[in-house]
Amino acid sequence: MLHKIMAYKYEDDNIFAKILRGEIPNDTVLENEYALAFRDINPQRPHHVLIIPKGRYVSFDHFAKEAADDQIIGYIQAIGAVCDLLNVSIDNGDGFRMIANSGQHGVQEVPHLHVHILGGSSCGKMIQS
Ligand code: DGP
Repeated sequence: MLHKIMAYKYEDDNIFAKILRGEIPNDTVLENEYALAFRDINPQRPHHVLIIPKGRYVSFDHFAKEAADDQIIGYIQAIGAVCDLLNVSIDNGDGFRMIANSGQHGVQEVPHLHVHILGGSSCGKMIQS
């Protein structure tokens, strides 16, 4: 039986790595030890923020499997804090959509884990048929 050996391969020349290194400017919404959140260059809703971990992770599955507990907690807490900053949390706002495009079928353009937080108007149905 053939076993496919796959490893997550992180490339340091991706655009979000350059943003993290300060080589490209960004419109920061929040930054902490574990994460950076900044506005998407091509916003699809009134609020469109990308949240990236500071570690070298390609995708959410990579992060979930290989990140340390404190990195995972810090990143998820940053996502919650961004929702509060944007006033899209469902306890005091109108909600949001969180998207983590991953790999080829997920149509991920930038190979550094990022979640999109979209809000400020309805995001419509979940996915195109
Ligand atoms: P995805 O398809 O999930 O990989 O989306 C990548 C997003 O990144 C896309 O919505 C556009 C955004 N983006 C690409 N380059 C830049 C950049 O240089 N700055 C910012 N702020 N966003 C970018």
